[in-house]
Amino acid sequence: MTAPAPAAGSTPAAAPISAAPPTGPSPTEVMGWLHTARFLTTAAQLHHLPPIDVPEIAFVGRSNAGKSTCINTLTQQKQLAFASKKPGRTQHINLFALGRQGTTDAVFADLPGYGYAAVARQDKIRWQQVMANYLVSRESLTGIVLLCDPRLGLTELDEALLEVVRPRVEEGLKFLVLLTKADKLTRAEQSKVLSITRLQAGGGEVKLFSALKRQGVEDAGRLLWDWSHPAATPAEPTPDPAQP
Ligand SMILES: Nc1nc2c(ncn2[C@@H]2O[C@H](COP(=O)(O)OP(=O)(O)OP(=O)(O)O)[C@@H](O)[C@H]2O)c(=O)[nH]1
Ligand SMILES: [Mg+2]
Repeated sequence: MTAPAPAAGSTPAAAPISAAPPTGPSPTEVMGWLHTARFLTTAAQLHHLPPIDVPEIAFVGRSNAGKSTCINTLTQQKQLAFASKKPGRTQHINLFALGRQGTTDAVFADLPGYGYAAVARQDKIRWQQVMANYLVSRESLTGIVLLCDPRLGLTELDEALLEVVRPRVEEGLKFLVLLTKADKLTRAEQSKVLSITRLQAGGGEVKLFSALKRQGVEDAGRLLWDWSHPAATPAEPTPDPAQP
């Protein structure tokens, strides 16, 4: 239904309710909130992780995809998470707490990457089990950011992870595929890989990100803020059942 146009010369009609300006924090407030991140704890085993009663968001993906760098970029801290040129750097689940003035309203989890060839087979299998258990059973897990180097695209291991989390995603677990290192691609390549990955991710959310060029930082940060503060996020307008 379209609103009637105001008569010529009259004062413009009030904006229809559906066009209300978005509420929530400004980009500066979102970035300020991300900057509150601090190290909470580290664990090699799932049962060593403390129970968390706020939304937990996990950063997962192949080794070297840029998970730790992404956390450092979002939180505007150089060395919060340990990033390195050498794949396989993150070997524990590292938790970071976020929230203003001594409060914690969300936790980010930096997970070790998978798919690093030089890791012994036994260790790979052990880690795949820890990760699958984490993704399936971690109660506080509210959202997953799957980081992917767009030059590789979603690999078999990423697809396997998508399969593991599918039941939880169907129950409302939030999911974002972040195509990292976007600075390595031309504009045309970026839009091509974005469409392909959107198809592969079955319509799930996919965004481009570059730590180097700071591309997509505010956009991803806003989404993580929304996931962490569902009560403060305006709900999607529910369709009017009376309308066809
Ligand atoms: N050009 C470019 N390089 C990046 C970007 N993000 C990460 N890198 C580089 O990619 C390499 C791996 O980054 P990490 O953040 O350590 O990757 P990770 O996914 O945490 O790796 P693991 O801990 O081994 O699983 C480093 O050399 C980073 O500098 C980016 O946006 N652009
Ligand atoms: Mg890492």
